[in-house]
Amino acid sequence: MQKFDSIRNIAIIAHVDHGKTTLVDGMLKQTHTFRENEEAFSQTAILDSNDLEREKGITILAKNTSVFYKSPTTKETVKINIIDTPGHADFGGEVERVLNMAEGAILVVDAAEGPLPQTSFVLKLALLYNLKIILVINKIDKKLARPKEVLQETEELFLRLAHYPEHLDFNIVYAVGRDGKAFLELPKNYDSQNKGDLTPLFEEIIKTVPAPKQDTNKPFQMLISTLDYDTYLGKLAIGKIQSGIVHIGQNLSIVTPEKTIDSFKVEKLFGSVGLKREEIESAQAGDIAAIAGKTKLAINQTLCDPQHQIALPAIAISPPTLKITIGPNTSPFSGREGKYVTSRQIYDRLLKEKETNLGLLIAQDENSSKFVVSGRGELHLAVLIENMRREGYEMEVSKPQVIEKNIDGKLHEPFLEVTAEVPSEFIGIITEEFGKRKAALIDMISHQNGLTKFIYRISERNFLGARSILLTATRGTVNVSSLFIDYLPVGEALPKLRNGAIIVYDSGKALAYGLQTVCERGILFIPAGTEVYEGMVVGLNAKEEDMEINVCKGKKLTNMHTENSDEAIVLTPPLIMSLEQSLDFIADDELLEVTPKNLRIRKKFLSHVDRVRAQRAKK
Ligand SMILES: Nc1nc2c(ncn2[C@@H]2O[C@H](COP(=O)(O)OP(=O)(O)OP(=O)(O)O)[C@@H](O)[C@H]2O)c(=O)[nH]1
Ligand SMILES: [Mg+2]
Repeated sequence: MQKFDSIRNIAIIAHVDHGKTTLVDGMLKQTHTFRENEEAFSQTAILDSNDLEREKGITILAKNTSVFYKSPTTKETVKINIIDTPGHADFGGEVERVLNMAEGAILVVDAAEGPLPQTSFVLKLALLYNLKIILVINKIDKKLARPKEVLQETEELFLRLAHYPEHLDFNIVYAVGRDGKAFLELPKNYDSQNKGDLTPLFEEIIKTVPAPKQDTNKPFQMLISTLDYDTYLGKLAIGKIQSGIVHIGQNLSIVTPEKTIDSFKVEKLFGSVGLKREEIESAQAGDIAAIAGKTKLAINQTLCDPQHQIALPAIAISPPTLKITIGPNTSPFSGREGKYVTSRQIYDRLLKEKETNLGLLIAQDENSSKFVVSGRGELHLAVLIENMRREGYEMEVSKPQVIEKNIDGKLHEPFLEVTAEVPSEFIGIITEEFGKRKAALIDMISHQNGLTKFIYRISERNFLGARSILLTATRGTVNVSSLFIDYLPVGEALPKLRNGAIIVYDSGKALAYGLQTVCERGILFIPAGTEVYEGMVVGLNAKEEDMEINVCKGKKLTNMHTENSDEAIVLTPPLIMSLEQSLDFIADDELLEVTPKNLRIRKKFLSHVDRVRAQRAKK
């Protein structure tokens, strides 16, 4: 590893999509962290390295990397440890998990969108940790950019959130992260030919963010903030070294505030550069390092000198607000498509997830072989389920439900502040949808760029499913985001918003002849030829009540030529729902069957008789 004169630890924080990971690309490229012939050099959002991150175009896990920056002014080489964080509210636990490693934060704000709910969530956290903040007004190249207005809005946010006068003392950099350029003064008319690079931002970092305290004489101490896995070495514990020095072969103890867990010998040590891990001999206070040597390692444990066993305080993570149950698949197709299907296998996988995904809670359901999994939001839970199905798990999942709390003898539920920004032609759609969902309007602001921003307070329960409806209704133009504000007394519930399901009555292969009826009565979910079972949901009824139909029957009279005549029928193309849409869709008496190959919506009770019985029992 390259030699360096000093260290800076900096987190990149923002609302979702404001350009954090792209800005890190620019920092990696300008410091020649990759050779020009390396694949990563030509990529974008280089740190978004796992499959789901690439597919969804968002960061899910916070990640560490580092660059070596040689300052033209001080001539020093500075190792800058960069912590990229996700901006989606559902992954807020990731931001909470890693901020303790930084002394400074780059708060990125989109020059068109301005500060949004997650901007205030992450800024609040950064100020709580007393991080030195650099404000980057990013994407000033956008047609709808309104940097001056956005700066003013962000200053107001700082005023609202600051605890000390020093919190208001932050410097401002304007940037086009995608072009790898930053400016101390707002360029008059930016175009991509403008000369520049990220030097102004790097200089701000080394000038304003304090170097970490380097108390190398004290005994070694490090809080584990991240766990990683290596095929040969097993678990790697990653964190910022609080004090002292660590080197290969050293003995360390694993402690928590309650007890000493174990001790072990450091087998290997790593620093991370770009996407790679580089072996190092030793690392010292202030730096971020990965330590290998033991399988019992877990986040929130302290690694320390065996002679000075003092645990560092654990990271505080906000509690989840949404829960689902996950259990083994009980449909007639159970075991056909998955590699891991038993309750035990699902439980083990969930426990493994919990090791790194701190925002999750896992509990065994007392009355069944299922598990209650609680998370920050629908996407947080959907990402876990999607990862599991890709690994070969088969399971069934219930409708997401908000987690209620009893406070002073009164039932409370989570409330959100939701921001929705739209072009003026869709204002009516926003007010109608939020009105229907019993939301309270807090503010409505029209911006210079023609967009209108609505801010509502709404219970999380009433907001479930609204996002995809709004996106469809505004032809994808709405920008919706939410922020958990507090638990408040349970509010007015919604009337049922969804119509009834169209349920299969027979089992076998669905034929176009039968599915025609589904198209006539509502919206079809499956193509002809799909294997179905009794109790499976294959469509949405246009009416409020559920409806059962036979879909496997061919036309009677031409029995001999059923297959051929069936092919001649042209059906309306089915609506194929994604995992998140399916979770939004299902009702209390339905389940989502998830396998590596298929998503099937089904009734909890598959047979007609059982459903009637369940209905009667409810009354
Ligand atoms: N016009 C413009 N677009 C940009 C700029 N920087 C990034 N983008 C685009 O903005 C989108 C989001 O960029 P990301 O870097 O993934 O944003 P992020 O903040 O890391 O997003 P999350 O990690 O999911 O919160 C991508 O489509 C980028 O190409 C910029 O300077 N100008
Ligand atoms: Mg990102």
